[in-house]
Formats: sequence, structure tokens, C-alpha cells
Amino acid sequence: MTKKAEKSFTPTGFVYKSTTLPEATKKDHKKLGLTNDDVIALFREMFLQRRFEERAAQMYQKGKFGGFLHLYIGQEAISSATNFVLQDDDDIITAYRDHGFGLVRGISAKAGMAELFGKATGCSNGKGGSMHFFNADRHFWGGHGIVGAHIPVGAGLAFANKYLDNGRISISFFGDGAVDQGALHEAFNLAQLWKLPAIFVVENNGYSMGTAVERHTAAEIYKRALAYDMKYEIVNGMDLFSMIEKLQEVAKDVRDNSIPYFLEIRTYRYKGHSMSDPGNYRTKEELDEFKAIDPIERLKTYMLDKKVLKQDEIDSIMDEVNKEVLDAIDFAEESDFPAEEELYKHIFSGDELVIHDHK
Ligand SMILES: Cc1ncc(C[n+]2csc(CCOP(=O)(O)OP(=O)(O)O)c2C)c(N)n1
Ligand SMILES: [Mg+2]
Repeated sequence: MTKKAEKSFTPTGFVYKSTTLPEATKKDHKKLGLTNDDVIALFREMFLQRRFEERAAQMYQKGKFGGFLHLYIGQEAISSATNFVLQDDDDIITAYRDHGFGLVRGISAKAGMAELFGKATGCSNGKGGSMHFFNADRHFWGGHGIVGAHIPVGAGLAFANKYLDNGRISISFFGDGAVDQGALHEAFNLAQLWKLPAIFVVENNGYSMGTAVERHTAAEIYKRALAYDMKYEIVNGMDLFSMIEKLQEVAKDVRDNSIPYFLEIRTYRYKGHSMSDPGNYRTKEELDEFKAIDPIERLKTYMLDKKVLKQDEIDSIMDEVNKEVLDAIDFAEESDFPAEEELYKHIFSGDELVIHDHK
């Protein structure tokens, strides 16, 4: 028998405990150690992720490429805060909603768009597609399609870092749909037993495909940490500064003390699960409530209030990003598909991937 959702996911009033957002931080960016230039760069980067995906969706609808396309729109504060706080050689791994992490971890808009188009100039040489962005140079280990299966890989990256005693940490992202997979529990158990320097992050966006979180999981998600005596926090993923503040604290603890940590990030995806999802399982009112706390719009308002930038300066950054993405589309269209013999490459280790740096 299915349990009928009492009401859907809202950011404000009480509906279901798992989906109540913690309050956004009221902190000034300078108190978090950010300069005005940092804030501007973070805004640009978040907007690049957004615009890249808006255009990718258009290209998909025009039939320029096929397969799956899962958009990260609404969740961009999480990838940007992560890349800002972590060291360049800390290891990041995520599931299939991976374009944002790829873009913040050094994959150019051109290499990303070409990958979506299946072209040889893409970040995975056109053979990975949307779900398999990857940039080993910047310690971004993908892009994984099987729900929960990459969580033990994230623990393994932390194990390697501990074994090599190199001071690096790993951070693994997964959706709320992954928390009841056995792989998560195996990874949590060993991570805590072996005190691995690993941050495990659930991006709780309220839904696993079309199933609301209160209909697919039996208890508050952060409580998974309690069974393993693991430290945990709940973070507001719709607010860049809340994310940065918490990650600074947690990354330091994990690095200094070699311990695992679990973060439940509460966030929202504005688009459907993938391009074929019309999103009939949620109301327009719910969507509007979350749009009112859009992390990018919120940052724009903050920059204007604090006089970090004026409106025309924000507009010119957005114009520049628009152009960067349009150029990426031209580049992807003009690039070639991989040659036939490429089919047999990169199946076993030893075949080096061609790294394209299309800035
Ligand atoms: C083991 C496994 N079971 C089922 C699927 C099909 N599937 C793909 S995405 C998805 C939903 C996952 O939702 P969530 O973890 O909340 O991530 P989100 O899409 O919200 O980012 C499912 C069930 C899969 N890819 N792997
Ligand atoms: Mg989800």
C-alpha cells in the first residue's frame, strides 16, 4: 500500500521534517574570508552552470543530441561552494547530475557542450555524454549513473589519501534516492571504522525521480549518520554563504582529524528529473516558493545591497557568460564525432584520454 504524501515539499511551513530548510546564514562575505572578487567569481561560475544547462536543454529539444540529460538547475550553490572551499587536489565524485561539478572543476563550456553532443572534443572524448563528465587533472572523478554505486568509490579515494598520508580529503555527492542503497551503508561503516577523511553529502532535493522524499524514505536522512556514530550537519543548499560557512568548518575537521562526516544538504531542482519528466507530481506553488529563494537571484540581490557590483556590471557578466555558452554550442556543432576505432579505446587502463583545453 502506498502512503499518500500529506502535502508536498515547501521551504517554509512545516510539512515533513526531512524537507524543512535550515535558516540561511546572515553572515557578511568578508566574515567568511571572501573578498569582493571571490563573490563576483562565484556569481559568474554559478550563472555559467545555469546558462550552460538552459542552453543544453534547448539543444536537446532541438534534437542536437540524445540520451539522458539531468539538469542541476537550482543546486548550483552546492558545486560552487565545494570547489571554493576545497583544495584543488581534494577528490570530488558525484552521480549523474554532474555538469555543474564538471564546470567548476575545470571542464570548459566548450568541452562540456561537445561532450553532450557526443563529439571527440568533449571532456570524455565524446564517449561519456551527460552522465559521465570527468576531469582527472582536477581530481573530479565523475559522473556516475548507478544510484549509490559511486559512494564506496568516494570512500576508496579517502582511503588512498589516508594511506598515502597526503593531507587530502574526498567528498562524495549523491541524491536522496541513494540513501537507502546498501552501498551507502557499507561505505559509511568502513569509513567510520577506518576513520577515513571523507565527506559524504546527500543533495536532498525533495525527489527521487517522481517520488517525494517523504514517500521513499522512512526517517530523516541525516539520521543515517547516527547508526555509525558519524558526525553530521544539515545545511541550506539554496544559500551560497551557508554552504561555504559549513563546508569550511567540516572540511577542516575532516582534514585535521581524519574522520568521516555526513552532510544533508537541503536543496531543490527546478527542472524535471530528466528531460522526459513533465514534473506532474509537484505543484506550481511549490516550485514558485523555491524560485523565490533561487541561490543565484539571492546572490545578485546580495551583491547589489552590499555594493559589490552595480546592475550594469552584473548585466555585463551575464552577457559575457551568454556568449561563452553560445560559442560552446558553435564549437560542439563544428567538432567531429569520434572516429570508429575509438570504440575500442579507453576500455582497459593504459589508453590515455586526450585532454582538451578549449578555453
Ligand atoms: C541502482 C539504480 N536503481 C535505479 C536507477 C534509476 N534511477 C536513475 S536516477 C533515479 C533517482 C535518484 O534520485 P536521487 O538520488 O534523489 O537523485 P536526483 O535525481 O534527485 O539528483 C533512479 C531511481 C539507477 N540509475 N540505479
Ligand atoms: Mg533527489
